[in-house]
Amino acid sequence: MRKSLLAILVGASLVGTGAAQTTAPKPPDPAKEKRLEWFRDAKYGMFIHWGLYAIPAGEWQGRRCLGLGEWVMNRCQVPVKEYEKLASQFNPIKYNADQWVQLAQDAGMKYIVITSKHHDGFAMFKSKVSPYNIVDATPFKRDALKELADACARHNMRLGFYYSQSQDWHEPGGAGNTWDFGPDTAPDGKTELKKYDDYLRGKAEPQVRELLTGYGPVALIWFDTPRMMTPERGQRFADIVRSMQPNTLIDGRLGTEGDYRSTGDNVIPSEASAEAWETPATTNDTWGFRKDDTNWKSPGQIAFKLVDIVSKGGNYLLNVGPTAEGVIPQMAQENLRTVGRWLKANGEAVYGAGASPFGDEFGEYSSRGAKDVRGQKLFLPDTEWRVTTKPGKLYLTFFSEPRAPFEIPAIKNHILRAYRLADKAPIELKTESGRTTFAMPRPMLDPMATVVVVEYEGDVVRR
Ligand code: FHN
Repeated sequence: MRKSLLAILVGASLVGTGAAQTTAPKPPDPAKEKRLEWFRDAKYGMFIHWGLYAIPAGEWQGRRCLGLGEWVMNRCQVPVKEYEKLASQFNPIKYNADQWVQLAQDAGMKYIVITSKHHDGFAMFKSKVSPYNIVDATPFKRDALKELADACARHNMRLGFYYSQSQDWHEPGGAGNTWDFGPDTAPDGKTELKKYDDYLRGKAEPQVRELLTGYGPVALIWFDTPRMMTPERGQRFADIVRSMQPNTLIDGRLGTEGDYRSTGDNVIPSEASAEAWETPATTNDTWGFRKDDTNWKSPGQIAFKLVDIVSKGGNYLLNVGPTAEGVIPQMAQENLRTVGRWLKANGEAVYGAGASPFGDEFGEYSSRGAKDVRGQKLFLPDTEWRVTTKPGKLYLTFFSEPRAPFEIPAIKNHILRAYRLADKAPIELKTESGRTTFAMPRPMLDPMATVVVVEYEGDVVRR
């Protein structure tokens, strides 16, 4: 049976098993824990990648640009002077911020994070710092972020802003645009060849200030790709955020310590962790809209990833990429709403729920010593069921019919009862020689995912 040190440590902090810790834990920071309270409960958010790149949608002048939709300028090496012209065509007349927020609510998402400026350097908000923005440079002339912030306030939805602090392909001092402005660094990889601090102080830092000024309470700033970000530069952004809106969270990609850990894109760790963390993920294969990307994740896949993440203590930030007209692709809408309906009946197992006190159900490392693409030990995930927790309750979410009888992992607490979460139908338990089992009523109530609540004596699991 696999039980990693990390899982044991997590178990120790979550369920009080008293397992010894070998490394000194960081002392808790009460202010940070307070800021994180809503985030830890929310579990599920909507990421929105929207910008000028939605117009070419993965193609430049009839040529397919492979890769992510929002990287089209980079992938097809479009010169600034050419790419800039997109602004004069950007007129998303179907954009309706209330509808987007309503979709997030129907989907059961508890916060929204939208790109305020992606690597292409174009601000989706009115900026006094640079005229390269949605109000001053497009026929649309509306501040899309202000409209979204107002709609979020009306719907009681938290709103955060993605801001690409390092890469800015529009500016000579920003990182990343090698085709117009040459390499960022000399061949030694260290000596900087661009006036990076001029760009940071002249555009990025003041724009982050603007975002923290004109849009009400900002739930979080989602920094990204911290190229050239020394700890000192990162700290300048952190200081801006902390001094202007002390409750605003900072993600894990600033370049200095943020409030929580961001995993790699679409990466779900194989184990639970007690620190706050978030997986940013796509609903298809791109973030920004691409007309040729129809590889949609099914509602069942999305529901599994959500519960898998929650059972490991994390948050799922799931992306949609609206079109240049301002429409969130229909398939994404449908799939998200299907998961939202499931959450209406089963959300108790997700929102505010803690990580699994077990861990064996996640899967195991290859016993043959196989390695994954990154050269790490290959993890072979099991996907049949996951466990989330609240005081006195285990939520067992089954994604396929379990073998009958199903054995509840051994706990020392007295087990009181079990029932299906969605309809509260009681489930008969059998206890023999310390093993408690049940047979899942067939067919499973919801073939996508059925939750069984197991109530036990006490608040925390003792193993
Ligand atoms: O380069 C970006 C990418 O376009 C997208 O915004 C993702 C979202 O996590 N972040 C970067 C790649 O990790």
